[in-house]
Amino acid sequence: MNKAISSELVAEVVQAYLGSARVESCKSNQVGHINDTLEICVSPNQTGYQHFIFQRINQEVFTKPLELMENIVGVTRFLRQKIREKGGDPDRESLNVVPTLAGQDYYLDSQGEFWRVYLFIEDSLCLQQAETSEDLYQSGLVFGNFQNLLATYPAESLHETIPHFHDTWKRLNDFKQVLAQDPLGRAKTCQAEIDFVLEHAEIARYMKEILGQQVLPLRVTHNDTKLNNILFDQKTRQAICVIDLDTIMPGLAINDYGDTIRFGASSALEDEQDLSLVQVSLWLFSAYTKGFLEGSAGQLSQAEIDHLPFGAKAMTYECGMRFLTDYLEGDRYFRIARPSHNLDRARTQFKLVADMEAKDAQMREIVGKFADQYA
Ligand code: ADP
Ligand code: GN1
Ligand code: MG
Repeated sequence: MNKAISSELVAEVVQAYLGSARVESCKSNQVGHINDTLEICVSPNQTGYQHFIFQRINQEVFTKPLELMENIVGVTRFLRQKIREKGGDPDRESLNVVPTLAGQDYYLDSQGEFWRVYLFIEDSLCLQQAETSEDLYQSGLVFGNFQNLLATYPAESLHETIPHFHDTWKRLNDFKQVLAQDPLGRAKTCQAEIDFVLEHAEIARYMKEILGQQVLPLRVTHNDTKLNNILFDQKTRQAICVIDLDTIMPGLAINDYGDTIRFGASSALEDEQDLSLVQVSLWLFSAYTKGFLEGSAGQLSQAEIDHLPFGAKAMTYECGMRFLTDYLEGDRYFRIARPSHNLDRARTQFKLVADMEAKDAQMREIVGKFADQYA
C-alpha cells in the first residue's frame, strides 16, 4: 500500500533536484497502478526547466531500484540517440531522466524511498480509452516503432526488473497458492472468476510451451503497453512518446502487442462495472493491428505474426488473473480506489478473454490482412 507524501517530503526531494527553486504547484497523478507520481511546477531556476514528473518508485514491486534506473537511463540514452539520427525531437519523443544536483539518476529520501524525475512532456495527452480508431492506430505505430528502435539494443545489459513478469504459467501457480490460503476469506465472493481462471489454464500452459521451446525470439520489449503508457500530442493527436519504462526487459513481441489490445481495444474501461458494456471492438483491434504491423516495419517473423491473437488472449487472461490474485491477497499490489476494484478489473478481463475466444477467426483474418500488407 502506498504511503502518503507530505509537503515536507516534496520540499526535500525538490531541493535535491532543483536546489532553492520554489514549488508553484504539485499535483498527484493517479493514472498508474504502481508508482506515486507527482506533477510539479517550480519557479524559474538554473536548469531552465520548470515542469517535471517526480516519481516515488514502488519498492515492493521493484525491489532493485538501482538496477531499474540503470535500465531506464541506458534505454532512454539509446532512444534519444536513435530519435536524433532520424531527425526527431528527443525531448518530446522520449522520456528524459533529470539528474539530482549531486549528479545521480535517482534520489534516496530520508525515509529510505527512491525517487526519479523526468522532464514533463508538454502539450501532451494521456488517454484512458481510445476515442476514435485513429487513436489506437497511432498507439500501434508508436509501439511498433519503439520495438524497431530498440531492435539493436544490447538485451544482455538489461536487468530483469520483475522476474517472470509475463510467465503466465508461473502467474497461474501463484494464483493457485493464494487461492489455497485464501487469507481474507474472499474466495467465496468470486467463485465464478476463480472457475474461469482454472478452466482456462490451457492458455498458461501454451505460454509455457512457447517460452520453453523458444518458438518466438526474445526481443527488448516494453511489457506494459497499455494506452495510458503513451503520450499523444495535444494538437496533432499523434502518439509521440512511450513512457513507463520500468518493465523493459527481454520478452515477446506478441505480449507487447497483446497488452495494448487487452486495454485499448476494449469497448470499455479496465474497471467498468457494467460488464454488458465490455467487449473486444474489432474496429479498434483492426486499427491497432494495422499500426503495430506498419510500425514494426517487417521486423516480425511469421511465427510471431501467427501468434499475435494468442498474445492478446494470454495478456488479458494473465492480467485478469493478477487482479484476482491481488483481490484474494488483500489488494497489496495494484492501487485501488474502491473495495472491490481489483475484482471489477478481473471481471472485465475475463469478459474480454471470452469475447476473444468467440472472435478468434475474425481476429486472425484481420492480422492476416495487415500482415500481407506490411510484413
Ligand atoms: P506507473 O508505473 O505508476 O503506471 P507511469 O510512469 O505510467 O507510472 O506514470 C503515471 C502517469 O504519469 C502516466 O500515465 C502519465 O499520465 C503521467 N506521466 C508520466 N511521465 C510523464 C511525462 N514525462 N510527461 C507527462 N506526463 C507523464
Ligand atoms: C500496471 O504501472 P501501470 O499502471 O502502467 C502493471 C501492469 C498491468 C497494468 C494493468 C509493473 O501498469 O503489468 O498490466 O497495471 N505494472 C506492473 O492495468 O505490474
Ligand atoms: Mg503506467
